[in-house]
Amino acid sequence: MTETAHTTIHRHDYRPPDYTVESIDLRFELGEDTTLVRSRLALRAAYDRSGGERPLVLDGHRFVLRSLCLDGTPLVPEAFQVSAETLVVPSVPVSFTLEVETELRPQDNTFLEGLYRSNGMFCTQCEAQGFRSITYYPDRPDVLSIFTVTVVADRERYPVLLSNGNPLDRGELPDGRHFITWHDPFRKPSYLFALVAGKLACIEDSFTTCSGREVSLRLYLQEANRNKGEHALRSLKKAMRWDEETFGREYDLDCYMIVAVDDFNMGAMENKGLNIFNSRYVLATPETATDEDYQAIEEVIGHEYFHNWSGNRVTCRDWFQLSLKEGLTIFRDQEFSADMESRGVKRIADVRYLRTAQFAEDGGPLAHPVRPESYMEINNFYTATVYNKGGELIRMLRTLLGAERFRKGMDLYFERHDGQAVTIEDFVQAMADASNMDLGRFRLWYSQAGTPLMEASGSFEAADGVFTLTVRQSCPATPGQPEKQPLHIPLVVGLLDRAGRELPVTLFGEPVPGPATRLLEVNKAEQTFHFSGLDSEPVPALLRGFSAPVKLDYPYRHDDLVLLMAHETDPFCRWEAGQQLAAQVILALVADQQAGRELKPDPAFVAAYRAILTSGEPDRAFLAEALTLPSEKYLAELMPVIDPEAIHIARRFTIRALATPLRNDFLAVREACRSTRPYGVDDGRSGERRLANLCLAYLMSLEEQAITELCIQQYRTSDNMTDTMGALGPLASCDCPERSQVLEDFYRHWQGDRQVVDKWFSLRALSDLPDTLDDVRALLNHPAFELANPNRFRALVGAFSQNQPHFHAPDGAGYRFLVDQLLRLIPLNPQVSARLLAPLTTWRRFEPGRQELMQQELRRIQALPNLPRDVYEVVEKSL
Ligand code: 0A1
Ligand code: ZN
Repeated sequence: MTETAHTTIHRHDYRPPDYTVESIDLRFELGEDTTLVRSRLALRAAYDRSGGERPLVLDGHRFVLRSLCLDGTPLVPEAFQVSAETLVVPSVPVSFTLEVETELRPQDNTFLEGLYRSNGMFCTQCEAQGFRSITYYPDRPDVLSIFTVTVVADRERYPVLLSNGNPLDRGELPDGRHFITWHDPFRKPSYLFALVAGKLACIEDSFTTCSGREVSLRLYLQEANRNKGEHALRSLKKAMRWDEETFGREYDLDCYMIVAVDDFNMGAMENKGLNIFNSRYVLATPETATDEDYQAIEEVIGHEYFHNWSGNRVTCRDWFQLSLKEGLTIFRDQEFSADMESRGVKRIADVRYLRTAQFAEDGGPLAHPVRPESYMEINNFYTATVYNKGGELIRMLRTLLGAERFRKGMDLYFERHDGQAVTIEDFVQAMADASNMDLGRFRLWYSQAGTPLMEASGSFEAADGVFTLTVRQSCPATPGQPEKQPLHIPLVVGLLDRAGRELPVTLFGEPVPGPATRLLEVNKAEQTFHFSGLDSEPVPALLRGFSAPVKLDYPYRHDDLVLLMAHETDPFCRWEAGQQLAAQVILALVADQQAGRELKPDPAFVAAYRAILTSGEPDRAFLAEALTLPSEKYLAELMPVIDPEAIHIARRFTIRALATPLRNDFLAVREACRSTRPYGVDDGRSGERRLANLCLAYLMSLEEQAITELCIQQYRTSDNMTDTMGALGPLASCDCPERSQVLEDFYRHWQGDRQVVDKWFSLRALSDLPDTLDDVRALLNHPAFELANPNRFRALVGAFSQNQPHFHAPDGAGYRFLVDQLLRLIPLNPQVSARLLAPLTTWRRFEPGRQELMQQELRRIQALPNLPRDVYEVVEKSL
């Protein structure tokens, strides 16, 4: 922990680079002890020298500088200055070469950025600023260069040597070493550089692009995992085809490589032609991966592939523009998944994530706009706001422009900016130019933080058959932004009559009946819409498709919600009606619990749930969504002061209050959804499995021996991880003698599989049982626990911090536990540590007792000497 310069970088300080890199030749000599990197840069001054000469400033740290030559001549010590994070050469020619030799120790690199080792292999992670820990370089995304990379290593230990682009040359060297030279014909920023070396198995396939070019697809993984890559490769081919068909985007190199690594800070990385993946987003077999895992793999594979255009061919000018590539690519991967699965169910899942993760971020001390104004550590800005809210902004643009004009805008954007590093403003301008639309007010979405609140109300004038919808928008203050302006919000609406039939949405004065779904453009603080031609008071279906990332408040009555649950045509709104009903019921129970009143089931609510459970809804995945109660985290979002204990009790009570009277219905639906046929990955039955397992979870709340036996039987006979986890989830929270046997059996059987062992740790960390924290503490000493492996740390410590009642235990033991573990992780991996601090940063949302305990723990971290920048920024901003 040596880097303690905590300066803030501001978007408005952006200046184009003084020097650009026309080409870079890299040579890596990978060694067990030290690794030597020789870099040869062809540099050129990019500014007007008549105003005076500017120094060459390159980024670099965490390595030993071995030598430095300018135009072939070693630089004398007086000719340059080295500081903690830069190399400065005060005087250089207009055009010159710089040769830099550095020495690294990848085996000691636990930060997992730059060049590091994982499981005996070498790999890299350069986004956002990892390249500067390999060599001196203008490590910023607006410096694009042509990379030629030679990798030298022992042939026995590292038979596979990879970098970006196409192989150019290969050969043998003395001492049992060999080399391969790679050339990437596309100019790229340093964050997209990648290198891999190891003893890896390769599974191959090929793809013929729309113009008939043959692309070789290669997936590299550990020999023991050779049978686990098929789904990833299949997903890749689907993604390649989909991007051609949906966006007209074709792949551009002769080969596309993906490497799975076990030690990885994030999900995956889109390095040009050589994606590096966290192995959890690659490896899958029916026995080891759930349906959800399979879907996540498809989505992440798609995401990284789509970056080839939205991110690589057109990249970001600076890191404030991160959402330019991430928001756009999230939108693209969401659409891809929606086309591969059930569109409505996918939208619901995306909304669920946005409303828990992103809304919480927007309402907390780390709230920032989709295009932030400043940062200390850019790694802290790979957030739900930049990614998921950013994705919602793209979706709103499509809604406002319509699919056709949106596609024209996308084409124009790619055509205009191919090969460039650009800004979010450039993207919006392409959309405005392609559509002739005024997006002036829409742009505020990028600069204003916070979740807008839309308060709507309706009134019906029976005499003239007019329904008036009044919409008021506001947005709470966020750090640095006390006042907000009204936004341009697409509000998609429909109207239902009392029998649940869709009515035409006709605006007052229109001569003919309007469409059943209507886009209203809200762009003032308050607006009124009049709908005419109505015989009776309609029930409005608001925010269809979740057309904007806002909180919508409409005074629905109980029977309005029941009607929408049964008849609304838009899956999101139909689901949302049930969620609102459930939230009302559970929050009323929370109030009862807090007041010490006895909790009582709500018969009308049970009746509404019985109706959906027995509706015979053919989309089983949708039905499962509709029957899932709002999460504890979402319910917390809805409370002015969060009471995690009362929420937990009220929600559990509600589950049991449904399971008791609906016991036989749950059993029957589960039975109808179970299949005697063997599991198949794409067998179209994942919805059935999900619904059956949800029914089982409801039933397990009854704590009935017969049900527990059913659950254990499912565990014993399951031929797939979906049903195994469907049984283990409820069992992990079941206070029964079989629990520990089953969990032990599971571990014994799967101890050789990293992904499954991660699941096992999480199962235990997420248990409801009273001694969960003790169990989690004991697991820190389990031989399979690895502090420095991000997946393992997240599986245990990260999962525990999501266990609402235990993490928020009123005595602060949960908070203390998290910080005790972070104190150990911070020196090893600041980036992952900073992310795992998030649950503590929401302390203002709790009552004074917890507030104090949470702050105390944050202060314990604050008191550390030499706090890494990542952690410093999160702690300082949240206290
Ligand atoms: N760009 C990648 C994710 C990623 C981001 C940051 C990283 O290190 C700080 C690593 C990976 C993506 O969006 O998939
Ligand atoms: Zn991405």
